[in-house]
Parts: sequence; structure tokens; C-alpha cells
Amino acid sequence: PKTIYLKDYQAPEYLIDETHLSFELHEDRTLVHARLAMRRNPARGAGLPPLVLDGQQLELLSVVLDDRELGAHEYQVDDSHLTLQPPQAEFVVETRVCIHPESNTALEGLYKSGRMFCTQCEAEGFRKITYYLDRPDVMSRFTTTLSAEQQRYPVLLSNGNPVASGSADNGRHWATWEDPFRKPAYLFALVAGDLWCVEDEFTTMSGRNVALRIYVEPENIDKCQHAMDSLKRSMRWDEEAYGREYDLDIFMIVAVNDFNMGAMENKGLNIFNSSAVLAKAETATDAAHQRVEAIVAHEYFHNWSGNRVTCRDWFQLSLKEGFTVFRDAGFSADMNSATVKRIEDVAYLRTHQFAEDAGPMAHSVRPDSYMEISNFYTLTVYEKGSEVVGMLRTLLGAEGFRQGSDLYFQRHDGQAVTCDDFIKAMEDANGVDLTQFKRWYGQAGTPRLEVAEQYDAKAGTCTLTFRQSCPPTPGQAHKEPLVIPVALALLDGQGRELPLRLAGEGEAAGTSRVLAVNAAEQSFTFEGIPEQPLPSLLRGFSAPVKLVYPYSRDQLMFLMQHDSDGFNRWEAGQQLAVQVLQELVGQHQRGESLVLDRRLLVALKSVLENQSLDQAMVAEMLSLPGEAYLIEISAVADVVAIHAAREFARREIASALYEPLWQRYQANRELSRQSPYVASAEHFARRALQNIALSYLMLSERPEVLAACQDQYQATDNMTERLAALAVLVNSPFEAEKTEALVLFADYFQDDPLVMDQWFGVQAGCPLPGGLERVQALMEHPAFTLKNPNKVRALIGAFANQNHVNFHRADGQGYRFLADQVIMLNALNPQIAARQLAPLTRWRKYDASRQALMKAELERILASGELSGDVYEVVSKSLV
Ligand code: HT7
Ligand code: ZN
Repeated sequence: PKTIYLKDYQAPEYLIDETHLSFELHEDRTLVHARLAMRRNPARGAGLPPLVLDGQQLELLSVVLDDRELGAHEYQVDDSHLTLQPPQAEFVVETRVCIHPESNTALEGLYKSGRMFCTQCEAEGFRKITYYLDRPDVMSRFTTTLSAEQQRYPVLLSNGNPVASGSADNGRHWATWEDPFRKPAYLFALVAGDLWCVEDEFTTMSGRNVALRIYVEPENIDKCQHAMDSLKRSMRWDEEAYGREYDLDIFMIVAVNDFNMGAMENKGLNIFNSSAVLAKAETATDAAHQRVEAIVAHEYFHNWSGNRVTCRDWFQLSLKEGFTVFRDAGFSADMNSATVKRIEDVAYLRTHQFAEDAGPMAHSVRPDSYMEISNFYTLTVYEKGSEVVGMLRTLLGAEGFRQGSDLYFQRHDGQAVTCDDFIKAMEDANGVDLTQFKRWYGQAGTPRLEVAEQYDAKAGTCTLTFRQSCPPTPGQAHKEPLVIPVALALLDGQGRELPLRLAGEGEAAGTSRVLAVNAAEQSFTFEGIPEQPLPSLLRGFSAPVKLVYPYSRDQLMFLMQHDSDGFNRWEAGQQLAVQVLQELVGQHQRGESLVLDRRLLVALKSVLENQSLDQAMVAEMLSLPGEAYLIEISAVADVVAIHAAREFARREIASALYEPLWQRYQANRELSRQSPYVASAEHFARRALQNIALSYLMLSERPEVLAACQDQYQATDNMTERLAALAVLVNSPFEAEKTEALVLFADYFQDDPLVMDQWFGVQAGCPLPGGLERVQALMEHPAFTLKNPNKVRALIGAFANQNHVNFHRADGQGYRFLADQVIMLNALNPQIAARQLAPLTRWRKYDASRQALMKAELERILASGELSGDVYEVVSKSLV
């Protein structure tokens, strides 16, 4: 596969004003007729170069140019293009092709999921449907007609509004949809199936009524209400927070079981992975409910940030994805606890995006090049991209940011634009120069920000010195200083924030402020500081950097108790735990007996006993940093020592804090028993604390806890309690009880694929010895198939990404297993194969023996035969 560079971007030679599509859907083939009204792009001059249409895996039946069928000598076809010579500046091209959705296991283009037809066109799937200019800067008005057998496919959907429909004598029927908004091909969608729908209505801020429909297979009709409620909340929130109103008369969501990602924002017809839309108490956990709410919002918000204003080219992907993640995070923060949402997002970013940024596939938020664009739907583009937008908001303030966003949408409505255009709107609305800030889009790697504090008691000044640096990443040896917004406060001995006045300022600008650090080394001196302060730095995680400040354990305990920034209270607890756990890792490596610093127990006890703290915060603060994060922050990760250290700490906590944990558990379990399930922030918090308490308590192996766990497993109306109880049983030594629970669970839920995914996931993540053998046995389970991405993620993904001790077993069998699966997936679904590879690409993190074993598996994949571009790109880059 060849590499595509941002620097080579050129506007399209031709434009497509109108696109008329007609699909004849059959069981053994689909016929696609496309009629494209095209013209020379005036921006590219007057000549008439050949027209080169994209097309892959298409059987070309005919080509018609301005109503005349072309002979085979009048066009050229190869495996990715159709080339012909336009006769004049305006012309109409028609093609007929035959495609095979029934055998499309890559789930890109038109494919069948179960009994339904559906599409996934982003990023470059449309070229697998018909010949087209498949690039986001070619925007066209689409009219789509679908015809299919009426009984099998009573519902026929596409983008926009339904304008006509009818039946034929042969048992087939048809429908025509018209989308009034110009759009790139990646936003095209069609669905045909035997679907039921839940209907509702939304009145927009200007008083228009919009019909809302969620289409699902009949057995799922009782799992749509949460998504529908989430959709209505999203629509209202986008009006209020961003002034964005919905623009069509109908908004549809369709749930499909086989889907490569979470969901897709096709104009007016979002297609969702069923895991991102279906949720009811009995079958979906609180986390799943929150994920549904967030993804429904995310896709809906794309209607403006992505659809009305789209990307010029795929290098600009973060323009829509980073901004939309930022928007959905704001929504989730408003719907639930803002601090807890921030904690979850930061923990995820630091564990996974930081690892990506330090690995062989590291790239900037706006990459410079790619081989296969599907590989760039990454945590860097999405989550770091969102952090970049968040830093802009921190620097410009809420009002300035909103003015910039309003200007962006107004200026670029209906256009395909770049990240530079987004920044320009922010600059123009605020009268600021963001030239240096834009480096965040071009520079890969996680910056390190070292801070030193110096207090001068005589002068009453406190000087903070910041040193920023960024390690080299592939293709970028040298890094320039970034603009890093550092939100901070200085705390006095009672934990109160001191007024902050910088040298040269007349008066203090409040007690919490943002410094824009923009040089490699830079000092800020605060005056009028009466006592040695303790800095609370990078509040709310105001920039995606690794902060280094030499906090003592006592200072961290103080911040845990007193910092007025909730995020930094949690952060202090995490840093304390990291220090303590790293000490245990060292003891384990030296063969010493493990001794836990009691200060961690004291700190956690006071968190547990603090009845005024939000229960969700208590649950977050009780959660030790995960193994994946401890691996990420290690120079050479010793997986076995990390696991042993963390388990030892958990046992120590469980035994020292048994009483308060038991009290908290019982109080919340009692509330769960008394009231029916509610998907609200307050109830999520309650259950989160109840379940983390249970996971500690089970380590005691006391009979009363086992009984409580079994009771929670059986006597509950919701999956949050049931699955948590199952997980602690699975991770416990109670063999008979765990086997019984697993069998009962699978018997009862065997027909619900999403619940079975959770069943696979719990077992795949179990760190007890024999993990690989258990996963291999589960691959034979009738509910498992490599063809379904959710199953692959639930079993193989959970094993390789969460079950560190088993995946990294010293004989390399975990690596061999993953490589075998990637080789099989490569032939079935290249996108999923490439994503599952990620854990092997991180070989540089481990000891020499594991490095060699991991690299050998990557080499084996490379030599395994015909590799897809997706897998080839990841393997070849990670072996450099
Ligand atoms: N914009 C959507 C991207 C997406 C996708 C990309 C590649 C392959 C399959 C895909 N399914 C959906 C999802 C989103 O961010 O909203
Ligand atoms: Zn998105």
C-alpha cells in the first residue's frame, strides 16, 4: 500500500452536483445504478483532465456518458479506479455495478448484518458500493431509491426525507429518499430489514417538530427508551450549549449487531452498533447506559460538527472527531457528575492515549501521512483532539470559546474545511493569535512538564518554574515548545486558596488562575504570599501532559483532603497510590517481603468515612491505578511484579478497612434492594461504591461476604449488580460457586448477544492462572464467532488488553494466540484485525525476552501471506 501525504492535497478536478442512486437488493447480489451530474471544478482551471472515479470490489456492468453507453475502449478500469474522458465541462455519468453484500465480512460499504442490509461508508467505504469521487470535499445532493423483497425487508431507509414508495407485483417494493443537504459520500447510508421502531417527537428551539425513530430487530424493542431519552436530551443540550438546531424533519437511529466501531453519524440516519443503543436495567450495566447516552449524543452532535461543516480531507479528521468528543464530554458532564466524568476521561487518556503517543504508531492530532485511513481513528485523533479543543476553551474562556464556535459554524456551514479554519474562527472571534497553539495539531508525543517551586519568605514571593520537553516520535525528532495552559492555585496550611498576584500586576486575579506556559523554560512569580504554599497544579487536568512535581506523600495526603479542585483531590490520591505501588513493585523485584505504606490506608479510610463526599467520588478514590496505567508509566514494565504489588495492596486495604467497606456496602445494597433500578447519576454513584466495596470485601474470603455476593448475583433487578457479583466470583477462589453462576448466567442469557459479550468479557479478564486456556475454550462456545466485532472485542480484546499477567505469560503463548487470531481476522475483517494488534505493537515496554517473543509474532504475521493494507501498516511500522 502506498503512503498518502497531507502536503500533496489538491482540490478535486471535478464536482458532483447531483447523485441519484438506485439499489436492487437481492439475496445473492445487489445491483447499483448511479447517475452523477458532474462538472469541472472551476478552482482547478479550464482544461478537462481525465475523470478518475474511485471504486473497489465492483463488477462493472455498464458506463453511460451523457445518455450514450460507452464501449470498453472508451474507459479504463483497474482494481481501484474507473477512468474516462469527459466531453465538456458539464456532463452526466451513469454506471451500473454488481456487488455482494451477502459475503462482505469486512463490514465496510454495503453489507448484511444478520437479516438486514446496512452500510458503513466512513472513511472510504462508499467506493465499495459504486464508482464515485469518494473524498469528503466532494459534496453532493443525494436521491436514493431502494428496492427489495417486501416480506423480508419491509423497512427501507436512506438519508433525508421519504418522498415516494410503492410495491410491484413480484413481491418486491421500493422507496425513494431525498436528502436536501449536500454531503460527502461518507455520510451516505441505507438500511433494509424487518425492523420495528420506537417513535417520539422533538420540538426544536424555533418550534419545528422533528420525528424521532429508533429502529431495531423486534426482540430488542424494549431496549430503546434510554437511547430515545438520551437523544432528546442531546438535542436540547446542543441548542442550549452551542445554539445548534436540528435541520431535517426526521432523525433515525438503526441498531445493527455487526459493526466495526460504536456508531456512525450518517445524515439523518445514524447507524449504531447495537451495544451503543440498546440498554435496559436487566441486561445493561450502568457503564453501558452511560456509554449509550454518550454515543447517542456524540453522533447527534456530528450533525453540525461533521455533517453541516465537514472535513476537507481525512488528515483533518480531528476537526470533527476531537471537537465532537469535546462536545459529548460537556454533555455527559452536565448530565452526570462533572468531576467524575473528567476523572474517567483523564484516566482513560493517560492509560491508553499516552501509550499510543509513546508507541510506534504515534502521530499528531492532524497526521502528516497514512497508508490506511481506518488506522487513524485513534485515541490521539479523538481523545487528544478533544483535549486540544478543551485547552482552547480554557485559554479563551467559556464565552470566547462559544463565540469562536458560533463563528466557525456560521462561516463554514455547507463547507469541507480544515483544522486551520477552526482555529482561525477562534482567533477572529477573540482577537487573539493562536499560531503557537496550533503546534498541538502537528506535534506528536506527550509533553513532560516539570515544575519547581521556590518560596522566598522574606520577599513573600513564590516562584514556579516550568520546564517542558517532549520525547521524539516516529518522523519527529525535534519538538518545539507548546502553549500549555496550567490551571493552578496555591494552598495555605489550612488548605485555603491564596490570592494570586503575579509580579507587575496591580491586584490579585482571583485565587485560581490559568498560566499559559509557552517556552521551554519559564518562571512565574506570585507576590504577597504570606507563608510557604502548597501548589495545586494542572487543575482539572488542564493540558494533556505528564506533570512532574516532587510532592511528598504527606503533601499528597493533604491535597487529597483539602484541595478545592475535586479532580486534583482524586489526582493526589492516585499519585500517592502510584508511589506506594511502585515501592511494592521494587520490593517484589528484589525478592523482599511486601510492606505497604500505611499512609495509603489512612488516606482511604478517611475517604470512606467522609459521608459528605459524593459516593461516585468515593468509588473513584478507592480505585487503585489500573495495571495498564502502571505499565504505561514504567520504563520497563514488569507485569508480574505490578500485578503482585497491586493485588497485595488490595488485600491490605480489604483487611484494614473491612468494617467501613462492609458498612458502605450494606447501606447501598439495602438501597438497591428497596428501590427499582433508575439510570440516574445518584443511583450510578451508589452502585459504583457498592460494587467496588464488594470487590475488596471478597478478598477476605469470609463466608458472610460470599453469601452477600451470591445474594447480589441472584436477587437483583439489574445487570450492574449481577455482573459485578459475577466478576468478583469469577476472580475468587470459590470454584464451585463461580462455575454455577457462570452456567446459570449463560443459560438464562444465551439468546442476548450483548449480555453474552459481558459474560465472555468477565472471563477473558480474569487474572487467575490458566487464563489463556480458558479463553481458548471459550472460542469454541456456540455464542462466539470471529465474524462479529463485539465478540472479538469481548473475548480476544479483553484478554490481550486487560488480562496482563496471562497475556504476557513468559512462554509467549499469549502473544502466539493473539497473532493467530489477527492472521484469521486479516482475511475476514482487516479493520478489526489491525485494531486487535495494538498490544503486540507495544513490545518496547517489556523485558528483552518478552520483546523477542512479541517481535517474533509480528514477524510471523508479516510473513503469513496476503496482508490487508490495514494490518500491513500497523505491523510494518511497529517493527521499524
Ligand atoms: N465517525 C464515525 C467513524 C466510524 C468509522 C470509521 C472507520 C471504520 C468504521 C467506522 N464506523 C464509524 C464514528 C464516530 O466517531 O462518530
Ligand atoms: Zn465521531
